[in-house]
Amino acid sequence: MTRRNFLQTGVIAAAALVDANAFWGERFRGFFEKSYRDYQKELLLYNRELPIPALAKYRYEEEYKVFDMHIQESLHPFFEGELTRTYGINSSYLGETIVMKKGDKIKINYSNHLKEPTTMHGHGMHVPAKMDGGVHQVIVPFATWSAVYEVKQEAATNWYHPHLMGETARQVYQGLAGVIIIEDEQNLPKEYGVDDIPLIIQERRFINNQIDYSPSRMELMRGYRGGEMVVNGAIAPKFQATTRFLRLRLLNGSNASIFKLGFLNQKSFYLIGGDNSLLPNVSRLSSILLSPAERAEIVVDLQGLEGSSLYLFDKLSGKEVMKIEVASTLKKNIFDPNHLIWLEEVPEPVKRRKFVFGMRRMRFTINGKSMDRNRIDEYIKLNEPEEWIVENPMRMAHNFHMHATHFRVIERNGSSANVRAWERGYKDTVFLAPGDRVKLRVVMRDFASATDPYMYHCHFLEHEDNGMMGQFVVI
Ligand SMILES: [Cu+2]
Repeated sequence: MTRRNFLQTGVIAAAALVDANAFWGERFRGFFEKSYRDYQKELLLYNRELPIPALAKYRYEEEYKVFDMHIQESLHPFFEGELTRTYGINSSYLGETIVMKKGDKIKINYSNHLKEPTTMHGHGMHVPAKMDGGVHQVIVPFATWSAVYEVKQEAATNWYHPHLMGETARQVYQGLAGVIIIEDEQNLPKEYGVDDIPLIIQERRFINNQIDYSPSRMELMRGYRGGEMVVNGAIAPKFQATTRFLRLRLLNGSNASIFKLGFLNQKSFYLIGGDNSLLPNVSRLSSILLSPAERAEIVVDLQGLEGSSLYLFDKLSGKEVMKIEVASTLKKNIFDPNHLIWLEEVPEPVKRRKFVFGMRRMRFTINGKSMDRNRIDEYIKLNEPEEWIVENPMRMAHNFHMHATHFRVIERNGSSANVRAWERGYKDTVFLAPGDRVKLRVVMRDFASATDPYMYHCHFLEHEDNGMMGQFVVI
């Protein structure tokens, strides 16, 4: 049996496990998990250490921290003894982690060593439109584009990825994405790679050990999903936990996959952060739903699990994501869940806007229009609080992502009680299941330009590439 067949059978076994659990209930859970574990041994999974993206080096030019990021073609070892053609940023797949903190002055030089144009967008970054890396800041081959800004936002886990009109999905799928950490000053685990770990979780399809991005017409509509679960560029890796508290920065880096992440034994964890900020109230959860581009920061308390293993899995597909091997003795580290952040008051809106998803002549639309880079769809006044209603009347899931700043989710389907725990901080991407309607509050701050637009769009990348995007300027 090939490894691929093993994996597919594994998926079926995992699906059976989930069904069986639902049917037999808690009493038999242990039994099914044990037999599944034995099965996993056969699959030879978890024989690879979790890759931790290296921290991007910087130097100072006057008061600016300068990062040099090379966007390049590469070869990456997804499979033992095989090399896969990929794209990466200072890396063979994905990118190095860029760390900054509030008040820093930053210059990121993105140089394009690909044979095609690209862009590099700071997702979640509150920066001037010219520094956004959206569809207008194209980097042609052999050129360098610099994002220069001061960090004027709270601690968060953001990321960077291409945003080239019509090509974003393929370029991200090939490996272009990396994490941006805006550091916090709270009593939280923060030793990068030891107790503070970014997890870029992606589904990737392979044919003959090569990345297979070949969406059919139907898949362009639905979004390109399926294949192996890849974490930081490794299929089913394992991580050796050595501290009592483990902070995981979860990023759904997939093109169109929705994940409901949790641990196989229903172990609960502390939710400490959403997309754009830590959360004012820490909650205990056993699963979390992340659509493409959404982030969540969690802390897992490993006390009592010394010498055993935890399995992170996606409860929607039944597929396992990674294994955490807990050391037999754990080092003490700090986790204080109280008062992580005070969020800004949500001001009363003085203007309302509505964004409705749709489809027209086989292209996706927002408010009946497909993306036109020469058209400004919305003009928004600086410092004027607004209420945005986003509606998904379609029979497929989408999400809504806004550049420039964060928003707050006020209501989901008519009630604030439906706003999920991980949606209660500053956010930039919000999930909309078929029929969903969300109410957001947003204020544009700091940066205005009548000529340089920001984007809003669905972050299912095939939808974005196929028109589900619009532009606004802040005036
Ligand atoms: Cu969509």
